[in-house]
Amino acid sequence: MNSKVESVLKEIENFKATTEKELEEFRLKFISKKSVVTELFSELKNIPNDQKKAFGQQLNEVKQAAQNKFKSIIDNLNSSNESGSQSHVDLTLPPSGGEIGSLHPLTIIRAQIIEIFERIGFNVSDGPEIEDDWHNFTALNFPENHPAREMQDTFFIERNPDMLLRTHTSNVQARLMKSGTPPFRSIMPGRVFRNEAISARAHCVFHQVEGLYVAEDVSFVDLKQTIYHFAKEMFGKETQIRFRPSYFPFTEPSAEVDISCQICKGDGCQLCKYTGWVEIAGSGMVDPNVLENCGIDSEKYTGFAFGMGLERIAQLKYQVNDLRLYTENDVRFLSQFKTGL
Ligand code: 2NL
Repeated sequence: MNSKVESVLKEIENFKATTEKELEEFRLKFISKKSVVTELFSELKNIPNDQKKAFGQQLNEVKQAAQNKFKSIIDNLNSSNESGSQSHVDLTLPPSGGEIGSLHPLTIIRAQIIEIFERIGFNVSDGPEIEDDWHNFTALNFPENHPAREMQDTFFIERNPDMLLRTHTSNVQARLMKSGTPPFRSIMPGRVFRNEAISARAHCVFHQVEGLYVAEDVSFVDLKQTIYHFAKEMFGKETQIRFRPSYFPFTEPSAEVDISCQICKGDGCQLCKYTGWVEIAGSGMVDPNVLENCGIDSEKYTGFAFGMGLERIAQLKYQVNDLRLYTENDVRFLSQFKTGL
């Protein structure tokens, strides 16, 4: 037998391949177009005519041997992967090359809001998402027949006594106030639920951050300055604010908070509907009834409260114009928020 052919045959026989990488090495060396076997075939033309037939047979042998070996390596690999016991994958090694994900935009916004308020002395409070009627409505001065208490607005879990999914995070304020004596200075981020059809502008699950400051001599001036500070920290130093009179059952007086439009800087655009202002929050002085309901002396203490939607703040910061994007888990949306905190 031709000595070159013989040595290639030996090499094939002795080749040890137990991993995918070695399999690929084998393929490149003995099977592919650039393999040593192909090289041998190209030598056929230099062989004298009377030896061509014998050499050709040897070449076919080598080719067959390479293919048989290749198949058997694959079979071995498959069976050891299946049985697992002979697997050459070391499951204790750390994963390699995984892509680092990103924080959800609402997580980023929530962390920023918490940071801004913590720096001016607010702490963070939490409470249950499944709540009784008293903490969600009655304590907060909602009259017996208020529309928010209707089935079509609130998700009830049980009736008489009523248990429901909280419609705002004010239930946490009620629990906080009941639990001790002022001063209270706290913000309440959390998930809230309303019985709404899902659309670009409404969702049945969304997020709020409410805030509460109850102490002696807290006035509307404190509310204004706190909100002003927040707006400038969140949206930039140039941001203007204005308060519009409004109504909430739990505050008196109440006001809606607008900031100067981020897009047109007040000149008028689609986002602000050509008013130059966009709404970011509701606010007001805590109604004395609410303080009394929660066991706080309304002659001695006053307070302000506010509430804002996280989705709304994120929309203004990131121009997210469809609420459904927040919950659809589309990586094309989520991967745009690589900002660190
Ligand atoms: C809005 C309006 C607001 C409050 C929430 C509050 C809570 C207690 C007492 C008084 Cl316990 N007030 N919360 C006050 C004013 C407005 O939210 O539009 N939120 C998205």
